This record gives sequence, structure tokens and C-alpha cells, in this order.
Amino acid sequence: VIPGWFSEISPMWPGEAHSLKIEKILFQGKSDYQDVMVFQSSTYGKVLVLDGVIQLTERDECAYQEMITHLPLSSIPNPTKVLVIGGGDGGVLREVARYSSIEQIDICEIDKMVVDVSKQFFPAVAVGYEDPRVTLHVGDGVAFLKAVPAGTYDAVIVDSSDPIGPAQELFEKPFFQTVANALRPGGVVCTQAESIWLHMHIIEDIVANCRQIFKGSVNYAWTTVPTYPSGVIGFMLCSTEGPAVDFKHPVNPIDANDSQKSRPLKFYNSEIHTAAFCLPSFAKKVIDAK
Ligand code: AAT
Repeated sequence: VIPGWFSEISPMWPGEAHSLKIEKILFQGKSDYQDVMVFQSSTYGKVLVLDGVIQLTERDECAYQEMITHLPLSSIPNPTKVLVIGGGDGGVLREVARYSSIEQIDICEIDKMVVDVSKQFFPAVAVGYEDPRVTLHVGDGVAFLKAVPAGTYDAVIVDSSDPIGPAQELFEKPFFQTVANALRPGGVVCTQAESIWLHMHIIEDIVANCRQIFKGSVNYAWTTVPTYPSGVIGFMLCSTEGPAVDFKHPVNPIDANDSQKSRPLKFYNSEIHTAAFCLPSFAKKVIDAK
């Protein structure tokens, strides 16, 4: 540990730890679920940390939030009802709000402290809560989904932390089953699905489960986020049986139809959307074999 630096140490990425220089610690608290910290870094703006793991930085949050949102929503025509699980910072809400077809945005975040801290320290992220179509439910995403009537949503976005701690069940098969049930025929899910460099064993399991559950398409995509472990993060994108979804060719390109011209996209475009599904050979071999 280097004095004055934050190092991200976890058994999920043994033997390595990305570090950021701390200018100032702005908040430290303990919620019912996790340790919550915010610090000012010298090169990535403010940083939100939960249980010692970086959730977002001001500088690169666009890469993650735009990709986890627009990969699914640009892949279906006219999404109207969307559910976000996790994502208490509000960044995914901000991105969902770009679609003028959307009528209802539900979010279920387990930890109220994440919401409050984000509103206090990350106004350009928490701005997502200002959209009148948003309803916040504070609670466990697993329990919330169990109570959702079948066929309710066009899309479910699972912006979850890593599977150590409160998000563990969000990576398990029964959870994916409840997501499938909550989606309309031809509805889509996009879940945070870890790093091809660090977590092929986790990805393998998720892909195997999703192939059993989702009878439409099942795809893995990835992007770069410099402050996430190994600098990349992936997404599992699936659709339920019904109207076919071809994730690789967006039918509803948000870069052409963004309703929020005053807040332009920073990372996502239709070319990067298609490119996100190209996998390195070592990952392709494992994912295609499942
Ligand atoms: N958009 C920022 C990135 C995140 S945030 C993940 C959120 O999921 C956190 O706010 C956490 O409190 C919430 N969460 C965890 N478990 C649950 C649950 N069971 N139900 C609802 N919300 C939950 C993800 C960062 C990825 C980090 C990669 N290393």
C-alpha cells in the first residue's frame, strides 16, 4: 500500500491492484450493506468506492454507463418500459432518458446511501434521477424481480457490483430466470459481466446459464474502462423468445436519435456498438463453446 494512494485490492483480481493518487477523501461511511467512500483523485476526478472496489470515476464513467445502456436499448425498436437493477448512482438512468420512446424507468438499488452520496458528490451522474419517468425502489433487486408480473419490461439493465457482497445472487441462475420472466417476448437484458482477462470462469457460467434460459439470442460484448480491474469490462446481452434481436446491428441507433442534444454522448456510437461484440480468440473459443 502506497501512502496517499488508493489501491484496489480484492481476491477477485489476486496479485494485482490498480492505484489512484488521492487528493482528498470527501466521504467515508458504512451503510447496512457496504463501506462507502468518495475521494478526489488527481487524474480521474471524483471516485466512488464500495467495499474497497471502484464503482465509477468522473472521467471514465461514460464508457461504462453508455455501453451498458445503449447496447441493449439501441438493439430494440421503441423501448417503453425499462428496469435498472443496482446503478444507484443514477448514471444508467441518465442514459436511458435519452430515448424519447421511453415511458417508464424503474430502478431497484439496494443501498440508499449510494443514491444520497451520488446526489451529493456526482451531480452530473445523479442527474438521471431528475427525469420524471424515473421511480426509485430501495431494496434487493432479487426480491424486486420476483414480484414483477410476467412480461412487464422491454429491457432490464443489471448494473451490479461484483459477486462478492450484496450482488452475489445477481450472477446466479435463478436470478436470470426471474429476469427472463419479467421481460416481454423479444425483450432484452444487459448485465455487468466482468472481465475477459480476469474472470473467464465466471463468464463461462453466466453464458451457460443464459443459453439455457434465454431462447432468443445470447451474446457477450465488452468495452474499455481504465479504472475497472484489468481496464476492461463485459456485458451479457440476451433476448427472450419472440421477435428476433440482432444485437450486433442496432435498429434504434441513439447516436442518430438522441433526445438530449445538450448533453452529448461521450463514448458510445453505432460503430463501437458493433465492434463491442468482436472477441479476442481466447474468449471467443470459451464463449462459443458454451
Ligand atoms: N454505475 C456504477 C457501477 C456499478 S454500481 C453497482 C450498484 O449495485 C451499487 O450501487 C450496489 O449498491 C448495487 N447493488 C449491489 N447488490 C444489489 C442488489 N442485490 N440489489 C440491488 N442493487 C444492488 C457497478 C460497478 C462494477 C464494478 C466492477 N469491478
